[in-house]
This record gives sequence, C-alpha cells and structure tokens, in this order.
Amino acid sequence: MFSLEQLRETMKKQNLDGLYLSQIDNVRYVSGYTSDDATLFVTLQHQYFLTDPRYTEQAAAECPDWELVNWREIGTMADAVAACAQKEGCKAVGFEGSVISFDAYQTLRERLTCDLVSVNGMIEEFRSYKTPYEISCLRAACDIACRAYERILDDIRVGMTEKELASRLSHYMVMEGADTQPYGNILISGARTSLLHGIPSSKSVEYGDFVLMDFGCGYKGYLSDMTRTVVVGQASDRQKEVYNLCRKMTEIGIEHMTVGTTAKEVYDATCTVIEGTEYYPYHYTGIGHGIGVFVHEIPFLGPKSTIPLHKDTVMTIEPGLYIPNWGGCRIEDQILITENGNENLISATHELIEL
Ligand SMILES: [Mn+2]
Repeated sequence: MFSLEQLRETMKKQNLDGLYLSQIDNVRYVSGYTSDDATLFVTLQHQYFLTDPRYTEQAAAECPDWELVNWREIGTMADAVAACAQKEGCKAVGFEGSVISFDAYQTLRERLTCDLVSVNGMIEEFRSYKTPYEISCLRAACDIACRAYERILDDIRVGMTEKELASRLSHYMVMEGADTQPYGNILISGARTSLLHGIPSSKSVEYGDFVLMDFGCGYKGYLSDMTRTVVVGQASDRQKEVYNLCRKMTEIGIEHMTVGTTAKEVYDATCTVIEGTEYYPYHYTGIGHGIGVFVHEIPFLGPKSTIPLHKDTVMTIEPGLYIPNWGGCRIEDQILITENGNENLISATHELIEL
C-alpha cells in the first residue's frame, strides 16, 4: 500500500535523497490532489507541492501535509524544483525521464550540481497494487459504465450516427454518476469496426452492422474500461463466427488471470482459440492493461510480458479480431486479481446481442 514512508524506503534503496514527480496521474496518486498543472518534490524529510496561484487554494485544502510552493515566484517550475533541491542539499534526485520535457531537463541540469537519475515506473509499481478504497472506486466506475451500456442499447438503431450515439453514451455515464472529465469513448460501426482505436464519425448505423463500443468513465478519478460489440439486425454467419471466437478468447483469458500467471501465459491462452483458423492473422497482441487513475498502466498483457500477475491488481482483458475493410470485434472486461482467482468487475453479458 502506498505511503510517503514507503516511497522514502524505495528512494533510499535507489540511493536517492530527492524525487521530482511531474506525471500528473502520479502527482494525484501520491498527494491526493485532484486537479492539473502541479508537480511534487519529495526528500527524505520533507515534501513540496509546486503549482501556480490558479491551484494554490485547492492544493492547500487537498494536500495539507505538503509545503506549498508557488513556482511563479521563483521562475519556472524547473527553477522552483532546483531551489527545493538546493535548500535540502540533495545529492541525487530522481525524475521521470519519460515525462519531463527536454527544456525542463536542461534547466535542472544547469541549476543543480547533484546527480539526476531517471526513475521511470517507481510510482506506477505502487499503483499496480490497489487498496480497498481504490477497488471500491473502480468497481463503482465499472457499474456506471454497465448501466450506461444498458441504456445505449435502446438507442442504437439504423440511421443514428456514431457521433450521436457516442455522445449519448458519455451523457448516460455522467447521469449514472461518472466524473465529468472527458474520456475518449470509441463507438464505431460497420467496416469501421476494424479500426482498433477508431474515432466516432458522422457515419450512420446501417442494418447488419457490427457496432463496437469501447468506453468507460471515471469515478472519483478511478477509471473503467469495457468493450462490447453488438449487431444491428440479424448477425451473419461470419459475424457469429468472429464474435464467438472473440468471446472465447476473452473468457479463456479471464480463466488464466490468476496470481502468479504471467501476462504472456494469459496471451498464449487466448491465442489457442484462433490458432489454425483463418482469423489468426487478424488478432492484435496487446490484449490488456492495468487500470486505475490512468487508463493504460502496468501490467500489460501481451506476448513480451513475463511479469507474473499479483493480488489486488485491476486490469482489462480485451482480445479482438480486426479484418480490414470488413469489420472487427472485441469484448473487454475489467478484472480484479484476487487471492484465489479473480473477479470480473464488468457485469454486462457476453451473449451476442442482435438489436
Ligand atoms: Mn482497454
């Protein structure tokens, strides 16, 4: 479980006496702050919250244990971080190398005489262990998405555009209790369903279309992510065949999502469903991801990941088949790994729905 003491233990193990965090999801996770444009500087004794006057009132209320720094009084954000590190006499400062800009890095390099060490993934590792509170928020986010899904099914009919349906789906989630922050929902139809991350367009839904909905919402900052594929009218034999393969892949994957199983083993299990079929070339190898305050976080499910899954991780499983110029199908659930197996947080049916 995350605490500043735990973080400081991790810093000590890596010989760091300062840590600069600028990835906003990590900032929120570590400090409890819920807005934007802020960074953190943690030393072995103190913790600083750096932002500008737009957010100081909120930060003071949400992060009472942090020393508030208005970076505008000092110069740039990087100047303020450098000032904190100097004041604390830091010798080795960790920073998120994959997040910080080149200019900010150069400023830190110029201002600081100490070592700068890139420590990507330190907070993400903490984030992959969900607390009971986080799990309850994730569960609520999944329930909201499922309720909105039930409502959108009543709206999907010939002539409705993807955009109209996508915006209704977002609206239903907010009405059902979701946070209002925008979330890039995918709702695509017909041949466009082979686009893995297609953007809803002004195309109208037609009879016989697959409609693929990959969507989710936030609840107190914690996210849900689910996908369902339905048919408008009667499904063709090929649609049924593709749908059933996708369904089996997801279900076999879920069976394998247990403590100690590696991400690769889950991926391999899903592939057994399509091996030797004409559809094998149409699968995509990234079939799931951790999810929490950010939609894609460790662990990732795929052929290259040998990390074993652990208890209290919440992650998606979303194998799919994507046939260019014909269409695609995906069924995605959000799974909590438990001591004795797992729990599917998405309650929506896997049965093929023909509207
Ligand atoms: Mn997903």
